[in-house]
Amino acid sequence: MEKTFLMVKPDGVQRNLIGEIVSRFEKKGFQLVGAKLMNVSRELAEQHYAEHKERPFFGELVDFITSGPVFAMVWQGNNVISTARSMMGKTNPADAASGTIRGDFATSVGMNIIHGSDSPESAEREIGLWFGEGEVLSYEKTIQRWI
Ligand code: 3AN
Repeated sequence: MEKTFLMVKPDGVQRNLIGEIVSRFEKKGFQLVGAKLMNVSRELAEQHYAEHKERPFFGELVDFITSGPVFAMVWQGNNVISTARSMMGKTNPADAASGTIRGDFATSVGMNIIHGSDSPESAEREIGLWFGEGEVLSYEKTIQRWI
């Protein structure tokens, strides 16, 4: 089953949006298989954003993501990588449609609430970077099978 890495960034945590965001993915029908509230080291932040190393905003990106706790998650489900990206909305909240997380809650491209893996390759890389093997669970819905 496909998995993706999603992270509520420091702005989302401090604006009390963890519950709202988790709720949207739960209601959609995805399964939470890993989660932790954590502070991010500069080393981890630099590895995570390695593809943006040459961009002018790289320093700001690392400063921001290390500025306060983030809520890191692994979600599982059919087409979860691309569907989660649609639910997040465009990178620049000014272009993000209403009804998406960024469209509903953000105004700035730097502080845009949430990160989500953009491909199967980045999902695999990011899950491996942020979570140890024992931290990503596998469990059946034993109560009711309706999704
Ligand atoms: P996404 O998070 O939608 O995958 P990326 O991977 O292009 O977007 O960018 C990573 C992060 O870098 C974004 N979430 C955003 O916070 C930041 N970012 C992207 N473009 C800019 C920019 N022009 N100025 C400042 N920050 C930016």
